Parts: sequence; C-alpha cells; structure tokens
Amino acid sequence: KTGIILALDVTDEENAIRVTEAVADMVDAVKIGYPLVLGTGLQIVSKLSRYAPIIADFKVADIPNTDRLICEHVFKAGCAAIIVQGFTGPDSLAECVKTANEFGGKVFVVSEMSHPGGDYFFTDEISKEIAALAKKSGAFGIVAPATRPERVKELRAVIGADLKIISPGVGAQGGSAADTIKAGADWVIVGRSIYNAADPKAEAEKVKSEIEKLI
Ligand code: BMP
Repeated sequence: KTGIILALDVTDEENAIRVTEAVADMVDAVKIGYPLVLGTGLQIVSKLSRYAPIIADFKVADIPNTDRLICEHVFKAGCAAIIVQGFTGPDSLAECVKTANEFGGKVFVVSEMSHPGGDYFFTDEISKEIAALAKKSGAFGIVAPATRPERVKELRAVIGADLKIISPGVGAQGGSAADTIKAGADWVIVGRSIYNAADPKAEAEKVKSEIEKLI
C-alpha cells in the first residue's frame, strides 16, 4: 500500500494511459470521473483497470432506482468502487450499497468537500451526520477534505476504525499528504500535481515518500 489514489482528470485516452502507466507502481487505485469518461467513454475503464483498481467518481445523487441503474453500469464496466453523495438520504445510499455488493464493489460517500465553498452547506454537523449515515448504510468509506485535516480527524472519530477515508485536496488545492494521513485518512487523492507534472512518476514518488516518513 502506498496511500495514494491518482485522480485522473485528463480528458483523452492517450494522456490517461500515459499517466497511469507512469505511476501505476506508486498508486493503490485510480479515480476517474466525468472529465475522462465524458471525454473517452466508459470503455476507458477496461483499458485502465489493467494497471490499478478503478474508482468511479460520479458523485451519484438521485432517487434509489436511478442510483441503481448508474451503479450497475459502473460495476459492469469493471470499476472496483463508486463515489456517491450522502445528502440524498438513507434509501438512496442503501440502494447504492446494495447494488455495489451484488457486484463485489465498494461505495465511498462524500461527507464534506475540499474546495473553499465546500463547508458552506456541508457544515460540521451535516458532514458528521452524513458520515454516520455512511457507516450505518454499510458503505466502505467516506471522502473527506485534505484541505481541512481537522475535519478529517473529526469525521474519523464519527466513523471509527471500520470505514476507510479517502481525501482529495493534496497538492493543487494546498493540502498536505502527511497532515492528512496523520489526521486519520487511509489514502490521499492526488490529481493535477501528478498528471500535470513534467515527470508524473517523480511527483508521485515525492508524495509516497512523504507518507512513508510517517511510518
Ligand atoms: P486535484 O488534486 O487536481 O485537486 O484533484 C482532486 C480530485 O478530487 C478531483 O477529481 C476532484 O473532482 C475530486 N474531489 C475534490 O477535489 N474534492 C472533494 O471534496 C471531492 C472530490 O471528489
């Protein structure tokens, strides 16, 4: 385990494969989302999953039936996990977890977002409620902001040791990998600072050694 998930928000196949190939040994998973899937199609999953498990970041937020239809596509395409919103409530979340379980897949629930406006609606109380709901629903983990390590720590206290925390916001958004892991995250999610680097592998190595120093 390296503790790093690559956020692959490039929009074409050539770059997607080039970056993934370069850093495959350095990351535990690759997170893809609308930028890459709308740019290339869902078949990109089978091309990338040779290198690493794929997390589909579609922030699913709909009624249970629509959630199920989305989750089915994602897991049939070969994704290992999906990221969903929690504010849609317990029934939507339960349907995502149920569908994921049918495919042996995992669900991560967004509990609070990392950008400056990310705590405008996701206040401390609401984030904690969403994290608690994620735990109750049987989700595999939550998404918590590396830009606010103190929030990662608080959310860890809510979910306990059973659920995993994946944290975006390291690098381009100003968060520190070491501080985020110290606060209780299992993985940091890193995008632009790796895929836009002249040498993505060297950049991933830097993050990896920053995390290794903590052990
Ligand atoms: P970057 O390292 O380039 O900032 O990328 C972060 C990735 O994590 C992006 O794919 C972004 O959509 C996602 N993300 C985030 O930055 N903050 C959140 O709260 C939730 C996210 O999924």
